[in-house]
Amino acid sequence: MQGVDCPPALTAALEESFGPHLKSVCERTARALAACGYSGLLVHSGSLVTVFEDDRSYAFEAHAPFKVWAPLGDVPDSFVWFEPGSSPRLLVHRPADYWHKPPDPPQGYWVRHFDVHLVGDYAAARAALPRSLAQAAYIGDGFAQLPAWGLKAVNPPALMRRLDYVRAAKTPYELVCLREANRLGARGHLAAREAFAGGGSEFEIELAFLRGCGLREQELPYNPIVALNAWGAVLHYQVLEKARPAARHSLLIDAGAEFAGYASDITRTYSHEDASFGRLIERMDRLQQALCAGVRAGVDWRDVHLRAHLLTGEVLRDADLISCGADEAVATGLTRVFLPHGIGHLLGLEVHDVGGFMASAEGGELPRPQLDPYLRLTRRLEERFVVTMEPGIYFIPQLLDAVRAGPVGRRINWPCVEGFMKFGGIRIEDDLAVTATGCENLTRDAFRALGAT
Ligand SMILES: [Mn+2]
Repeated sequence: MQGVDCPPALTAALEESFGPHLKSVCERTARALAACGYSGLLVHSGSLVTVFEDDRSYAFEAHAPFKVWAPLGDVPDSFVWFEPGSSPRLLVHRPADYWHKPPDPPQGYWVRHFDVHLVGDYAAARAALPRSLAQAAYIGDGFAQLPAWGLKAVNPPALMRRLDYVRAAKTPYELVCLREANRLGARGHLAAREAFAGGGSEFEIELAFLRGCGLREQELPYNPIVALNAWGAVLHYQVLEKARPAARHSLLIDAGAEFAGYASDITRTYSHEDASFGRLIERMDRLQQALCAGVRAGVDWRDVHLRAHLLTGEVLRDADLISCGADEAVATGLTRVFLPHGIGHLLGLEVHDVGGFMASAEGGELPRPQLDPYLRLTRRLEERFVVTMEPGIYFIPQLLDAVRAGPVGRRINWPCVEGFMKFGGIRIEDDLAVTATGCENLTRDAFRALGAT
């Protein structure tokens, strides 16, 4: 799962940090097992899913609770077995198969920390596990033989919750991986920007992104959003139009790379030769940087989200898109017409990582603000949390039409809005690692290291 080039400094950093990472995963798992009354944990990587009436399978993605142990994203039907006090055992499924290439025996910076077994099928996997699993918990998809293995519990919520909760704060090893995911993502973005400047279609821009990252599509953490012109207003626009549009106005690209199972999530917006849209992008970039500057341990993410609305109101006012002040724009719901999504989310093994609403490892939920059902994070930030910061403003016909005739619509400068419709919208998104006094901007650092902004 390493990129095409793995710089020596990266290899050294991975070598050095993986052992302590695994130790920390073992310790937190041991605590969670003790608290929930289990003697051991068996984690499944997942199984291939076959297409209906065919013998082909969908692209495989290992489950995050498996990938937190080992950077193996491409080994279906494999297991990690952990019993406190012993080295974790890794059972890699390596079938005798002449239709497909079986996985190579694992190698790399992390392998020596495991007791590795290559197993040809489920029976061999079971034989490599302790005779009794009656006090152990299992996490993963079910499979036909599982009931006969006699585990105490399958996906027990209290145990999973404890393990998910602690995934928000990353180990130093995980930060190494997330930095590299950002480096690969930034390379992809620079290639995509060039393809846009050259007049490429959405599809051509995505191909440039993949080539820049050195990854195939199924290795990405999510399907890239590559939206030319007004399509930028579709928040999760999924089409990759192959034809070049008749006129080129703007590009909104939300695309990330993956390294060792860890995701980056990066968005940039570009104007093609339109000064007024270019200025609006610059304003949004300054707004995004102001929000990043307010990130540090102890901050309640809901406050960051509310501040984003206030700052968005100011940008809308300054750009003459609305006729009222920022406070009034927030109070009347006007900013939510232009910014109808959350300001950011946890990031890690999954692009929208788990545990965003958990009040504690034991239980309880932290509610979302009433007006913001799409906010994905309500926790107070802690050191080594990794979050995205992704403000935006969009010209979404459906949302604008809904307020056009009412009191909110009277505060909108319609001719100005109509002039921006062809650009779709703006989103600028970076990945931030929270520290005691501020944050490390993984994305801007990655662009800077490549000599770009
Ligand atoms: Mn995001």
